[in-house]
Amino acid sequence: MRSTRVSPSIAPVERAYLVGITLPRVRREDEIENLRELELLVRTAGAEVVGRTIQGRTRIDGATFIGQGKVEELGQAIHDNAANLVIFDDDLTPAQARNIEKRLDVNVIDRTELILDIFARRARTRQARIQVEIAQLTYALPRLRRLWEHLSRQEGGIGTRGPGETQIEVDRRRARDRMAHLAKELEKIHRGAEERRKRREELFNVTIVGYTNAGKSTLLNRIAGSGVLESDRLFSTLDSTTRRVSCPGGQPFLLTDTIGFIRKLPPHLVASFKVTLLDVREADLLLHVADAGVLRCEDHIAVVNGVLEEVLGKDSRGGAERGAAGEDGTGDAPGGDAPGFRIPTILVLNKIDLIEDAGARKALRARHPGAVLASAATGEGLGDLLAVVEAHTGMDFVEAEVLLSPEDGKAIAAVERTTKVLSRKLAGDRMVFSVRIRKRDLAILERVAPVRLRFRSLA
Ligand SMILES: Nc1nc2c(ncn2[C@@H]2O[C@H](COP(=O)(O)OP(=O)(O)OP(=O)(O)O)[C@@H](O)[C@H]2O)c(=O)[nH]1
Ligand SMILES: [Mg+2]
Repeated sequence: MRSTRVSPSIAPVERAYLVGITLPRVRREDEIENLRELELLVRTAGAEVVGRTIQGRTRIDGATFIGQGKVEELGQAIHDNAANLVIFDDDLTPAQARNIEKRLDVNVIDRTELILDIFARRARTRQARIQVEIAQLTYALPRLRRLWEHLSRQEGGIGTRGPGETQIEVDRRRARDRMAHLAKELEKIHRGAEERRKRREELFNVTIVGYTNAGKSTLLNRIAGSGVLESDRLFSTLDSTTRRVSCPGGQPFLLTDTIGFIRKLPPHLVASFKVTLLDVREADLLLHVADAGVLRCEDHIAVVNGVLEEVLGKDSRGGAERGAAGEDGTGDAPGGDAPGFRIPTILVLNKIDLIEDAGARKALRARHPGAVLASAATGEGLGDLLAVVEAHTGMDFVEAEVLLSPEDGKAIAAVERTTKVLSRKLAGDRMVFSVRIRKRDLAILERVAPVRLRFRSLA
């Protein structure tokens, strides 16, 4: 029996030809940059790029994406460059990929497949492997017929005819069974993670997020002196690593490095990396690391913000810059932010060592007023960064008064569970609890009783 598992479609010797398209409102320079990124992805996957083309189109062709005539041209280019793989920067429908493949007789994949391939290669832990496989199967299900055609062609003889409908149905069922099994496995791992998480709850959790290759792992290594793999390839990190670190003032916190994001990150991947992305959802503070040295730094920041919104839910995140000290830092207005619904975020403009020009640095600062300019490589700016983190750890707790009925045992239990009770007194028929509570737990409390926040004493 053949396996329904999708094997990485790129072998090390593959010679890839890249295809991008520009629709009327897409700028050509943007697509050039997109193809440059695609090339990085291809190299990360171990293939060689032998040529590229950008097609200007007024609309997408339903059958072949780029249109019949362009497919013919592409055929010639593939022949001239001895390419054996065509990679589209945009996602193809299964039918489009099938049609183009039939014409060109080489393997045709799209950006999503490429990213899935890279993830499959990079996955080291059981959790990452399961997450990638679920994403691959989700992607493959509607394409099973196409994969079968691949297989039959590779094995020769049978031509391009797919297997009978029955076989595909059997395969679909097997793929679904496998997905259900993997989901259960993941659930088990998830429960283990839950345990670890409980243990971590005591400390302030800072999570590093950012575009792939921005320098997230380098930053963790630099701050925590750990040995997480840093490389100039994309998606070096698929699993989270957490280290305990101390602020200059001695306040300890946990620093977690996570998976990088990218433009058009396949939605199946975001969905299946939920467990890994828990580190993002449960952070007290996010460090959004961006590579200040790349041309499209702002675009990358926007992409990461978009993925964060997807992961956290809209309105859950403090603006990348609003969260930085100075603005958010001084405005610790009780009740102002709904805790638990947003995560303060500090934008870290990394690789600042690459920007020597004082004018360029000034412009960066002006564009991102709340950001910290830093270099994980040289250590520049990391003192400032830690000071900002320290200010946030201090703001993590608030004092509040909770009003309860003395008979409401459930609410009292919730107060005792989530807060440090400073005092209790009776006021009329109500109990007034003065408590110290982590901001993010306020929402839990608000669900059981009215909460009145107290300004912290300035004395
Ligand atoms: N010049 C310079 N290079 C840096 C700096 N920080 C990281 N790098 C380099 O950038 C590349 C990517 O660094 P990583 O730390 O692996 O990036 P990452 O964000 O963890 O990437 P993924 O895990 O792949 O998403 C490596 O070659 C680093 O040496 C910096 O401050 N300055
Ligand atoms: Mg990394």
